[in-house]
Amino acid sequence: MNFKYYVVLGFLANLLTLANGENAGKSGNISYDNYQVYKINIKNATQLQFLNFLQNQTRFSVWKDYDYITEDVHVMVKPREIHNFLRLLQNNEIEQELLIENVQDLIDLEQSYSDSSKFDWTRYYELHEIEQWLDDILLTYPNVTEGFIIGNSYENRSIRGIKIAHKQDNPGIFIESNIHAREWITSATATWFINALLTSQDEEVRDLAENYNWYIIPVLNVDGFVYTHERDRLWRKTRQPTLASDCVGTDPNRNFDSNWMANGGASGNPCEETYAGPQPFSEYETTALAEFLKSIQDDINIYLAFHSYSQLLLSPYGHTEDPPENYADLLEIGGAFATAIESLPYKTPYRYGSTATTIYIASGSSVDWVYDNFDAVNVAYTIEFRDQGRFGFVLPPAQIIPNCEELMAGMLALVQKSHQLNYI
Ligand code: 0X9
Ligand code: ZN
Repeated sequence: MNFKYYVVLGFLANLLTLANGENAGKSGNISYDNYQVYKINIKNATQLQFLNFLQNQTRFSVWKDYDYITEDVHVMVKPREIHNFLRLLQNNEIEQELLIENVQDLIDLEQSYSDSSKFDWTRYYELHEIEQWLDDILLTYPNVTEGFIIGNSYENRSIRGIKIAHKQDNPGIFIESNIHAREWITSATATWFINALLTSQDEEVRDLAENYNWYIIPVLNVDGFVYTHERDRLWRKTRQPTLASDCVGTDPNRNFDSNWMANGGASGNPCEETYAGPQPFSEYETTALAEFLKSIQDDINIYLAFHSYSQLLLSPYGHTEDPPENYADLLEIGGAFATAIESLPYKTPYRYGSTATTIYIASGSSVDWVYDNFDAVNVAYTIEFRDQGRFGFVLPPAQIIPNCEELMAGMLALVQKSHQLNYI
């Protein structure tokens, strides 16, 4: 790579600063007015090097990272840098497609709901509303539900969950949701799923509810989630300040003590979205989750982490392309999950495979930590919900219920196949 090329890139990339917080809207929220999201296609090694260069700048907001299969990256660009961004792409012969013309328009649309106090999955709810709903559920179904608190967040909020158990000795399934703050569809889906387990009359769903014990944490990253509602819709990390940097927060899904910081699957830079933290389990939220999981480890057999977006079911491992021990089974279960979802009228495609071979190297994730540390858990996946980038993290409320229906179809197949293969 020639030196001049880097200098030019450096200069242009400097023009692309994406310092959040400089333009707060009327409600005190950061405005993303005229911010655009582009899909760029990375075809060769030179373009990949260019991409690495851009990512190291921490001036872009990468919504979806490069993966070997689609070779696409989704990048959010602030208005005054769009021109330079496009020129930069042109100079590097990188193809692009505009995915989102104005991010703020989508955020406004997402917030424009008629004020109904009913919790009915027609909109996204704030943390206090979700907790109120959870309290109502616990009061309504006292015989089969139990609330639990795994610990407190950095800002001292309780991190709450619900256990649904009809029989003492059922196999256990654990769902962790909204570890990434901006992935709102995850907690919307987790609450819908809790409701379905308790209220559905469908025979298959009753079977799922009554023959398995469920532990579900709808919002794990509570501080980040509140921050996405009050200040920055696109916040991902925790809210604990970092030492030696003004940048706040750690990526909790890079903070688990499982090949922490290995193989370039996380960042050591506190200003990046995948900052792994100063050491494993530096975050209140990850420590709380790990300690709670240790206390119930013999009771859980399947572990699922809800994320968005991209429509994927990802098994271990994230830190290496080497397959996990039971990879053939994990692929078979993944196939059942994807087929079930694609068979619905929405025909939404899902891909499946190991994290490292399907998307990118990601080390220190909760799923890998659970899979490696608990003998009873041999089925563990990250689920990346809708969509594929048309709306990205700002998935319109009208898509909440379709996404939930897909999750239920996938979940039924996943549990059934895991049962057939003797995991539960
Ligand atoms: O990068 C992540 O943490 C997840 N994708 S997201 O866009 N929601 O941030 C993928 C996590 C993959 N899981 C494992 N590393 N096992
Ligand atoms: Zn995520």
